[in-house]
Amino acid sequence: MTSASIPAPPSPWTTPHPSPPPTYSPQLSFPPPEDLVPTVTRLHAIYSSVDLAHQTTRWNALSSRFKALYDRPMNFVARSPGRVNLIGEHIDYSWFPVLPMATVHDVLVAVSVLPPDDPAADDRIILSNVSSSKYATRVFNTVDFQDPFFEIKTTGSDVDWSAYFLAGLKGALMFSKLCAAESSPLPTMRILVDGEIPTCAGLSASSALVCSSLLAVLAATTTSTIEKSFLVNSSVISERVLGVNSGGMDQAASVFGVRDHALLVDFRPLVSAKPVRVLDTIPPLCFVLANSLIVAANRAETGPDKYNVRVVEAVLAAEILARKYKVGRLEIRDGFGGTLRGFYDRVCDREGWTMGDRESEERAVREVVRRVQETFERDQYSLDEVAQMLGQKTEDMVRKYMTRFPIRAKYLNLRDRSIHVIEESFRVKCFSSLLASSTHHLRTLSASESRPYFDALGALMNASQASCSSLFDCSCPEVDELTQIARRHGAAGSRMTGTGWGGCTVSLVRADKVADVIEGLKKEYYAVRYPGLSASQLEEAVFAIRPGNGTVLAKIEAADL
Ligand code: NG1
Repeated sequence: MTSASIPAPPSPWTTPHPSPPPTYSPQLSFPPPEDLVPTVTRLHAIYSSVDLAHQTTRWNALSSRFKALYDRPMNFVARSPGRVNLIGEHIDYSWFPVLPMATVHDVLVAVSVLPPDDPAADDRIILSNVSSSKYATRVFNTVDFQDPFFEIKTTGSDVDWSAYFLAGLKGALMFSKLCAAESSPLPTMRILVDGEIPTCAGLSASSALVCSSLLAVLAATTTSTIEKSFLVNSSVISERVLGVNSGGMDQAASVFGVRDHALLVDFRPLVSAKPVRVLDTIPPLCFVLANSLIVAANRAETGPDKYNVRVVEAVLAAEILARKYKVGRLEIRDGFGGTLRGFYDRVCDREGWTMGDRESEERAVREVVRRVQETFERDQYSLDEVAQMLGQKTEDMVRKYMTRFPIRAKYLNLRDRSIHVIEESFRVKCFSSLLASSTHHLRTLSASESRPYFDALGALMNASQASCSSLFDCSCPEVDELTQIARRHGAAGSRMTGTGWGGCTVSLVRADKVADVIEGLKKEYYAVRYPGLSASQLEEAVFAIRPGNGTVLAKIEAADL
C-alpha cells in the first residue's frame, strides 16, 4: 500500500452519502430535479464546446439517416455514455465504492413512436444501427413481449448486438409491471442506434446500450419522470439476464456522469454517486486512454471462466470469513450471497475500530487482511475444500452459488482475491480524498509543489495495477506493457480499466506530458504490435480523455442541432 506526504485532505473516510428513501414508483415520489434523468433540448446541455462541432455533425447525420430509413422524424434520443474506471477494479460486486467517470463517447438510441392510429403502425419494432454492415437490422413483433419475462436467446459466445437492446426493453417492461407504473402497451417503434464507444475495450459500451435502450422504452411507454437510481438499478438487473453477475459500476457511471468530474459511486445503502472534480490543478491533470486492442473479457465467452468466477470467489470468501469470525449473517447482495464489504464493516464494528482518518482505516485494512491470510493459507482450494470451510455439502454450495450464472471452475482462489478487494477499496478512499483535496489545496500550487500530489495519485494507480495483475489475475501481458510504456514516458500512474484480460489502460498524466506519453505509446506499443494501423485507427486507439455528462433524454428539434 502506498503512503505519501501530501496535504491533508478534508476527511473523506466516513463516506456518508445522503440516501434518498428507496423508491421504485417514480410517479408517486417527488425527488429533487438533480435525482431525475434530465430531458434536454439543446446539444450543449450534453457536450462541452470542444465536442460540439463533431457532435452537431453526428446528430444531424443521425437525424437525416433516421428520416431516410423510416420516412419519419425521430421523436427523441436516449443517450448514455461509456465509462472509464479510474480506480476500484472488481470491487463493485463486493459493494465497495469505486471511482469511475463517464466518457464523452456515448450510445444514442433514436426513436420514433407510432401511435396505434398511424397508418404505418404495424405492431413491430424495427431496430437498426448506423454501422449496419457490422450490426444487422432486427425486426421484432410487440406481441412477443406481452410477457415481460420473455427469454432473450443467447448461445455461448454468440450474443447478437440486439440482445443488449432487448435486455433494456425487458428491464423497462418488467419494472413497469412490477411497479405498476403508469405505462401504455408497447407501441410500434422505429429505432436507430449510433454508438461511439469502442466495444470489448472495457469501456462499458454494452451497459451504455442497455441503459439507453431501457430509457428509450420507458420514454416510449410512460410519461412519468425517471429517477437516476431507478434507471441504474433496473439496468444492472436487466444486463444480468445476459449471463454476467455484474456489480453496477458501469450503469451508475453512465447514468450519474458529470462533466469534468469523477464519481465516487457507492452501493450501500442505495446506489449513489458523489461527483469529485478532477481538473483543478496546475498544471491540469489529464487522463490518457490506450486500447491494447486485445478483446477485453467477452461477457458470454469468458464470463464462466473469469468474471463470474471472481464474483463467486468474493462471495464465498466473505461467507467463510463471516462464519469463522462469527460476525453474524451478512446482508445478501441481490439474492446471491454476502459481500466482503459486509464482512469488513461487521469486523470493524465488532472490534470497535473507529474510522475517521487514514491511519485508522489503514490499520483496519491490515487487520482484516491478516484475518484473510489466517483463514486461507493457500491460494487454491478445490470445491470440496471450499464447501467444507463453508460448512456445506459441495453439491449444495454449487447449487446455491454456482448455477445461477454460468461458471467453469475446479479450484477457487479466495485468499488473493479477497486481499485485492480489501486493499483496492482502501486505494479508492485514498485516491478520491486526494482528488477532492485538489480543489481545496492545489489551485495555486506550482508545478514542483504539485509533483508529490501527482505522484501520490499515480502510485495508487500503479499499486492497483500490480494488484489486478498479481492478486486478482485480471490483467494480461499487453495491458501490463502499455502501463509500463506510459510510465516510462512520464505518466504519474497507469493501470488497466474495466473488466480486464485485455481492453484499455488509463494513465494519469500532467497536461504538459500528454503528447510525450501518447507518442511513446504509439512508437513502442502500436508500431511494434500493430504496425498496419492507419493514422485514424491510431487516434481511436490512444487519446486524452475527459469526464463527460451522464444519461439524458434528448428532445431536440432538427433546427436546434
Ligand atoms: P466491464 O469492463 O464493462 O465489462 C465489468 C463489470 C463491472 C465491474 C468491472 C470490473 C459488467 C456489466 N460490468 O466491467 O460491474 O465489475 O467489470 O471492475 O459486468
